[in-house]
Amino acid sequence: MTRSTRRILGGGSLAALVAGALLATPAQAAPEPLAPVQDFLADQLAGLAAATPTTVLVHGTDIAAARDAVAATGMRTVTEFERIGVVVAAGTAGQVEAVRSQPGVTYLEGNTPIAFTQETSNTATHGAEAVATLTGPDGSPLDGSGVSVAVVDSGIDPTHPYLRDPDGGSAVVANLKSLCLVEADTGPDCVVPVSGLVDTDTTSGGGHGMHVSGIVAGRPTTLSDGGQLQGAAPGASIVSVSTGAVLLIVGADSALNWVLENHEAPCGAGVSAAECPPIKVTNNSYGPAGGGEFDPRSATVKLQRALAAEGVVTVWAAGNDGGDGSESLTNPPGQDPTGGILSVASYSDQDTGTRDGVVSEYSSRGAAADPSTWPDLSAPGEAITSSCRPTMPICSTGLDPRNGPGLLDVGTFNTISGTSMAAPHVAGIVAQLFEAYPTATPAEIEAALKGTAYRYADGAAYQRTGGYTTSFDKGTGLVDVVAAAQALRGEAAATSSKKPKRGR
Ligand SMILES: [Ca+2]
Ligand SMILES: [Ca+2]
Repeated sequence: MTRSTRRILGGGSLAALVAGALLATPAQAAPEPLAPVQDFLADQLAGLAAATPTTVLVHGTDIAAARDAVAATGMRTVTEFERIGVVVAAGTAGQVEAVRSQPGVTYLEGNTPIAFTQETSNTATHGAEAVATLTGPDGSPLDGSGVSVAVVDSGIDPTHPYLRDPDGGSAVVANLKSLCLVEADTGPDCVVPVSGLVDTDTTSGGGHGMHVSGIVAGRPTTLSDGGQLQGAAPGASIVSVSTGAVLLIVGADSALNWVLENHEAPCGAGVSAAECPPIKVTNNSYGPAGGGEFDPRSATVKLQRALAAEGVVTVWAAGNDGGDGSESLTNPPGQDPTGGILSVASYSDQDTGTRDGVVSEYSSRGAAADPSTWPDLSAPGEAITSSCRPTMPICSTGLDPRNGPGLLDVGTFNTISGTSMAAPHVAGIVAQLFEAYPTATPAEIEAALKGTAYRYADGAAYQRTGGYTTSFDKGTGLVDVVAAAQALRGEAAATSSKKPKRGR
């Protein structure tokens, strides 16, 4: 905070006002202490014309306090994150300044721009081996069945052949679109279901969500050239939440807020878990370019902590900003030390199919001096083949358009790279682990994955810190589904053998 306060001191008069308030200490006791302002928002307000409204996340001690503050200052409500006490509102710089002194207002956050971290993998992760050799409690292959993965991304075409079940149905059990900020006055329920046939992935960033979703849960598919593909969890269900055309944090936060409110029954209370499984993990392949400072007061972090407390894991792409360890370039919310929040670096097997490849050059490094910024683990992210549409911009940047499985399926697959492609491998693997151990906590899932990751040799040396042997570029190493499942089995056995003793 102080660092950026100095930065904005050079700005206009409002910036000076904001900066002065930020520097105030409790000892200087104003009657109503001014709520702190996020760095990004303070910079934005400094450059804003007086009458121009901007979007602000008003954090309150609870939702009533945030609502009262927004009403008292005449700001317009865009949406609400009720469970974490946040109202998203539009207001002028004057209104934002006024809301700071309203009772119960704890923090003001801006609508930070984000980008999708864009720029055979299941062998390296042991994912294919897990599906082939391990089973869930019902004796079926360990393929993520009975678990939904929420993919917060550009959207999806639910009819894509990679997501088609053998019975003709789709892996996509719920297809949602965030209209928050797109249409005026959408109200609190701005994340809305759309038809299961609607392609939500048609906007300017289109294609990203389609590729990511296929990596999570692509069904076993034979391409026209004979190539065989499947996603990390080829039996998992997908809940797609499209964040729309404009990539701003409120769109993504709205999606996470929807998951918080609906993870137990993502298709509604009337639809059974067998038909529409609970969401146990979210995939988030987006973030601010160039990383940034971890902000525990942000809505994103409050939402993912609330999700972890309710048994839902959050997976983040570490980012595509590379680096050398001299500073942190990793995705800020992925740095959350809360158990069950995973930051994923990109591994490349260099087309060798082995586990002794390299950490991708583009994969964001943490600061060598600050282990809290290091990724948790690595997963394959380089040259990953998954579902595409040839008309989609991201798909047309791919290396290698491929066709199939049907004769008319042209350009249905393509090969692209990024930590965006690494994170969904881990999201699918988390679904597999929850299929095997439905009562595992998010923290136990994270511990099992990090405790069993394969320490490939490339890059920075591993160090013992925070209970793990890890590194600033690739985290604890390459994810290993089979080993993680075994670790959780050991954990489950130890817990059940302890139970009789507790009963004495
Ligand atoms: Ca299964
Ligand atoms: Ca973590």
